Amino acid sequence: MVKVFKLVIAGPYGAGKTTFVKTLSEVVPIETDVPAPGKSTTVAFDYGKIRVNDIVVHLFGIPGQERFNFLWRIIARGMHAYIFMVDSSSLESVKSAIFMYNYFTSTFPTTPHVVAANKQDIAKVDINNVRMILGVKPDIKVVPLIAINKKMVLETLVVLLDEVHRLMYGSSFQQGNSHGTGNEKTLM
Ligand SMILES: Nc1nc2c(ncn2[C@@H]2O[C@H](COP(=O)(O)OP(=O)(O)O)[C@@H](O)[C@H]2O)c(=O)[nH]1
Ligand SMILES: [Mg+2]
Repeated sequence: MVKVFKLVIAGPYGAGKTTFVKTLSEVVPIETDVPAPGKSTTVAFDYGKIRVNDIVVHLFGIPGQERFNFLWRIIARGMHAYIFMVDSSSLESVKSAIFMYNYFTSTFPTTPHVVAANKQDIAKVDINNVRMILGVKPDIKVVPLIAINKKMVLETLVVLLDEVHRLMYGSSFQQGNSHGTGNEKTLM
């Protein structure tokens, strides 16, 4: 039986959410980026899809800017879990995530999540500091990520699905079937 899983990618502007969805998606992702000073910004959401064994994961990247925060709750509605992404290449970027992290953890206190410390290729803030700055609880994982690296993106997804499985069934996935890189596990 195919199971459907709604995964939201949260995090502030520039964290790497659109990149994450693009790297992971097996279908051509829907993007709603418009030009912004020096780069681009997501104005509605990113959408992508990936199948992991018998689970179809629908990915929704939220728009990071606070002026779009009326959309956060709409996009997050019905999600099974979320990845909270930060740009660890500067202290300022990590600090810019505090407001949204507090929003997500207080609005969805029982929804499983992991924090992804993105841009590890150019990281200036280490994982422990990301944890400290955001006030991530000890039982929540903070994982290193390079969103342009497919293997790391898949690993982040597997860590999250593993977390969901642990919370639901009290155990991890079994090691086994692979999706393609040899690092995936049999899920749920
Ligand atoms: N060096 C590096 N750049 C990244 C990484 N992930 C994303 N980027 C870049 O960071 C910028 C913002 O990424 P984007 O996905 O648009 O962020 P969003 O605002 O969260 O959707 C883009 O120029 C990306 O190419 C990464 O892991 N390493
Ligand atoms: Mg974006």
